[in-house]
Amino acid sequence: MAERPVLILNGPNLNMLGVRQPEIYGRETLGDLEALCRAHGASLGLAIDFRQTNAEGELIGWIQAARGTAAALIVNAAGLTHTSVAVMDALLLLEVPVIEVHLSNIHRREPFRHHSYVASAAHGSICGFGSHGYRLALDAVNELLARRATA
Ligand code: CA2
Repeated sequence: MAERPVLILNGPNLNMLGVRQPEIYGRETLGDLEALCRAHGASLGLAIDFRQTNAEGELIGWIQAARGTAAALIVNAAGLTHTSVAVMDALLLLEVPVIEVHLSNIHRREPFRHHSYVASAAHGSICGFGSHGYRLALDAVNELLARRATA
């Protein structure tokens, strides 16, 4: 296992997964997503720190604290993706790999979801693959960390 965990942060309302709008977000709960990430992380030798918050300030605090404590960051900022310059500014302070993930394909949805502040601060973005997107994000982190180790 890597010494530092991969921090996986989830923003507002993602605690409601599996409760409403399954046609958009699927039937899995946030707990199911966490279990998927822990299982896939273990198969890659990555420790996982998985969190969700409904508060922008708390999300920013966690991003700031990732400096020097996390090996990489995977973030689904939910609605804050499309509104928060402050979340983007916090992400820009990080030196570790940052991967943006969304369950839905934000580019096939309402125009206001097409712009992501998070994308401008991320190494890459994954959207539209449901919970599998978190697995893909962990694969991307694994690849980026391996490249850094040999650079
Ligand atoms: O597709 C994603 O992962 C999103 O980040 C989800 C956000 C949305 O604002 C983004 O545009 C795309 C919404 C999260 C709210 O999740 C809910 C889940 C179940 C029921 C209601 C909301």
